Amino acid sequence: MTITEDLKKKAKEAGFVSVGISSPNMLQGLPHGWVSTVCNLRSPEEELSTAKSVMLMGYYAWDKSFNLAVDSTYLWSRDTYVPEVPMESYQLYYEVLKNKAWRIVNYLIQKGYESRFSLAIPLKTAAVRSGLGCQGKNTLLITPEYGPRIRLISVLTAAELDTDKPCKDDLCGECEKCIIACPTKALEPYKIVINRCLTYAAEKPRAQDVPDDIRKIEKRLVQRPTPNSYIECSICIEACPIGKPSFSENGK
Ligand code: B12
Ligand code: SF4
Ligand code: SF4
Repeated sequence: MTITEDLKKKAKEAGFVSVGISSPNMLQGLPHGWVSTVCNLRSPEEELSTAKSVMLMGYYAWDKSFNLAVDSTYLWSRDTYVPEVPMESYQLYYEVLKNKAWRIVNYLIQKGYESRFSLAIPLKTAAVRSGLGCQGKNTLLITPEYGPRIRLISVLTAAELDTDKPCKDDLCGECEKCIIACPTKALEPYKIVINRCLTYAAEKPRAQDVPDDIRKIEKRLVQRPTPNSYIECSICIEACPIGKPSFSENGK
């Protein structure tokens, strides 16, 4: 078994349903820098200067509760606010992804290859170049088996691995279900207006660029199990017929 085959097997054993491999060279020209004020996208070389290969791994997030986010934002305006304690923020699926990716990183390090996981490279476009699937009209990565119900993480490594071919398909065809389903009309085919997305609004409760009509919809639709937590919107995922499960993703 080659090291590439071995790693793909290990990734599947860790619980990833899709795995593709590319190289820093294959990932040239992807989105880079700040996406609004949400995330500063970095290149594989910036994340690991010795990287020779980039593994893209998809985890099947089968239940809406994977979208749970908990942060200390609300503590800032409360009597309980303690200045020495830093702002903390966790998303359940990110914690699951990191935990699983760490197993692959650990394995590679034990074999003598410098390696790390990264959530800061542009994961959707990197996944397309690594053959996992294509970008859908909701801008998300769509795989033939699971549609957009995949969450992504990458592992960068100094190991030289066999690469996969980029995906050239368009899986959407004439469908526009995600665009119709989005309650804030944040989507146009393959594009998103970030400050109209409920995830952005929920993540940035003080952002001034969120229009009033979006804040009203946020109050109505974003579920908040506790004052410091919320469930990120995933309506444009649930609407997608590709890979739709027979059970309800809403948990209803
Ligand atoms: C910033 C960000 C956001 C922002 C902005 C969203 C966005 N679409 O950029 C906000 C806060 C709004 C957001 C919301 C959500 N996010 Co988000 N987000 C990210 C993040 C950090 C970067 C995304 C990015 O690269 N944006 C930059 C833009 C430029 O990239 P782009 O969309 O790929 O743009 C390209 C296309 O538009 C393409 N294009 C343009 N025209 C055309 C035409 C055609 C025909 C084609 C094919 C392509 C195309 O070209 C552009 C440049 O290459 C990633 C994590 C990461 N590190 O990648 C997660 C990520 C994309 N988010 C994710 C998820 C799940 C969500 C939400 C569902 C919330 C949730 N429940 O978690 C919503 C979905 C909203 C949506 N429909 O996009 C997942 C998506 C998994 C997947 N299957 O793709 C990611 C990958 C996180 C993860 N670790 O899994 N997110
Ligand atoms: S996450 Fe919700 S608000 Fe954002 S684009 Fe998707 S359906 Fe629209
Ligand atoms: S709902 Fe339809 S248009 Fe949207 S991503 Fe899925 S297949 Fe593409």
